[in-house]
Parts: sequence; structure tokens; C-alpha cells
Amino acid sequence: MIQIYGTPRGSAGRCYMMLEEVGQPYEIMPLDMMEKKEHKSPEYLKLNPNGKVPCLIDGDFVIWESTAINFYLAEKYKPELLGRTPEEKGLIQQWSTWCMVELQPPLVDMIIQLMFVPEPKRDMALVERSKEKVPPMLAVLDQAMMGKTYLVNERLTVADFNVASVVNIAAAMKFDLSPYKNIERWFSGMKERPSFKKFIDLRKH
Ligand SMILES: N[C@@H](CCC(=O)N[C@@H](CS)C(=O)NCC(=O)O)C(=O)O
Repeated sequence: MIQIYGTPRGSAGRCYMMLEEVGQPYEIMPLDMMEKKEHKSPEYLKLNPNGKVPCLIDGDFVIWESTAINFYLAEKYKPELLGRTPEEKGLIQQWSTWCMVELQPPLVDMIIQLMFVPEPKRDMALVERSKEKVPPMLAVLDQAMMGKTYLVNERLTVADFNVASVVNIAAAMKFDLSPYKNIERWFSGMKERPSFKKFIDLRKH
């Protein structure tokens, strides 16, 4: 059975969504990252030398990086979530890369400062700068979603899951999505999927 390391509340969350979407059974592997720092143990570093989660094991195959894991799961278990042409594949990669390297970093900076850094040490200037970066990117996504149900060529793809997982962080960080009607419509549809519901449920525990 597929094994996955990483709490659904972190970067691994999007992989749980994809595991649910492809309908493969999986086992959540225990990893004490707080007290025992098991993600830095020699055993775990053999799986992911970065000492980070998620990491997924499928038989004797090991893969890390959350969006790469999602592409792997789609390729192996639900290839209809991938593009059919070079153009579709390009756009799926475009949105998946964009959400990871553009939209997510300012959100993560805010989470780190507001949730993990003690108040006296908090870099509020970084929080403010990060906060300002997000709305223009949401506007880009909103424009791209105009009149559409899915991000790429009106077919549900890996890009929808990867981007939805980051939009979910923005929503959790109380960014107002109401000015972005196209995002709201698409995101509501994604939230109706059983895989998304399970992902939200897993994050509660
Ligand atoms: N780009 C990586 C990010 C992985 C990552 O930063 N994971 C965090 C948890 S959300 C982690 O393992 N942090 C532990 C550490 O950095 O020591 C991915 O998307 O898989």
C-alpha cells in the first residue's frame, strides 16, 4: 500500500487530496517532527534527504515534493487528470509552478510570522509586504478563470488541485475572495469534490 509521511495540515495536504482523488488506499506514516525531530533522523533522511515532508512511498519507489507527488499519482492512477497535448501539459505545469513559486511563498511567510514567531520577534514589515503581494496574484487567477469551470481547457486536471490547495491557504489566512467571482465559483466547485472534503476533514485532526 502507498505510504505517506507528513501532516495533512502542511504541504502534504495537497497530496492527501490527490490520493483521495485517484482513489488509492494509503497509510499515513507516523513521524514525530516536534519533539523527536524524526524528519531529521538518518532513517528518514534516506527517504527525503531534505528532511522535509511530504514524502510518498509506492512499492519500492520513493518521491518527495508535494506537486511532483501529485503529478506522479495522476500519471500512475488517474491519467485523465493530465494534459493530452503539449499545450495542455504546458499550462498544467504553468499553473502548478505558479501556485508553488509565486502565490504560496508570501502566504507561508505570513503563516510563519503570525503563527510561529513569538509576537515580540515578529517581522510585521514582512507580513505587510507579503499581504500586498497576494491580491494582484488572485486577480491574475480570477482573470484566467473568467467563464471557465476548470483552469486548463475545461478539463479537471492536476493544476486545479495544486492551485486549489494554495487558494485554500489564502482563504484560511482570511484573504477576502469575494472580489474574485471567478475564483469563488471555481473554488466552490472544487470544495464540493469528495477528495477536497476529505482533505479538509483530515486537516482538522
Ligand atoms: N516544497 C516542499 C516544501 C516542503 C516543506 O517545507 N515541508 C515542511 C512542512 S509543511 C517541512 O517539512 N518542514 C520541516 C523542516 O523544514 O525542517 C513541498 O511542497 O513538498
